Amino acid sequence: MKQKAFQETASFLNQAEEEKREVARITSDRHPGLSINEAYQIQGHLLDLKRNKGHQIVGTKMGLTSDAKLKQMNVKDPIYGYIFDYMVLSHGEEVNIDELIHPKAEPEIAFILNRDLEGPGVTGAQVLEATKYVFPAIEIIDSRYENFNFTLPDVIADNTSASRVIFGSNLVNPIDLELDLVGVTLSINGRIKSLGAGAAVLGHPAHAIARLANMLAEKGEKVKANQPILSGAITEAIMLSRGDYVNAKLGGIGEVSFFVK
Ligand code: OOG
Ligand code: MG
Repeated sequence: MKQKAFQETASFLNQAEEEKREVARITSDRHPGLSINEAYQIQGHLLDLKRNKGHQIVGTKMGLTSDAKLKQMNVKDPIYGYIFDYMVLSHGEEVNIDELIHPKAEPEIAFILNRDLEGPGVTGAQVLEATKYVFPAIEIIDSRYENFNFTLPDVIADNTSASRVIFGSNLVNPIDLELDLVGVTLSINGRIKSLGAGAAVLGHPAHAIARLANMLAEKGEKVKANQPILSGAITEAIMLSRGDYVNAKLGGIGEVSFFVK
């Protein structure tokens, strides 16, 4: 019974994404009292639906790992979601705003691991030891909910607002860096809109990947090797408009940009 309703909700959210329109929060009418666990079940149905349409998961993402984001979105805990093939763009590409609802951009440090990590009990030190590369990323989040207004179960069910991600091409071995001390700026049309440092993400971005491994362990999954993993936005997210040129610089890692058309 419940799973049937959850499937319908997943389809409702996917349709909102496909039709590029905002919808009411699912906890305000469909599922008041939805638990975090149940929200991940809806997310699971959403992933199945996308896979059935021929899309493939190419990576994972942590979200709400910095105080800047927790405050901006008025929620309390980190969450995770999945990156699909159709979401990924490269440095310098154009993002078509007509494909999106009310997109925002946020700068992130992306990881690639050289081996799978299985929780519980994974530590930041183990993540660093297993990290092949880090590289610059800008995530475009596009909540399917009206005015980007949601509770934790809402945003989890909505695959954590995942929409697009632009990856930079510099692959850097983190041995040469202190990721907590990496300075980060996000500029639009040459003006800095937000800034921060790696330490904004749970004290060190590797902690976000460890947290992901430990959260995934609860459903018997691992963090996979050789797939991009987003550690979560370092600063608050900035609203995008047509014509914007968006650039993120990450000290010692590199930069990544895209255009909004
Ligand atoms: C939820 C997704 C948050 C991040 O990096 O913090 C996220 C949202 O803010 O809409 O991806
Ligand atoms: Mg993000």
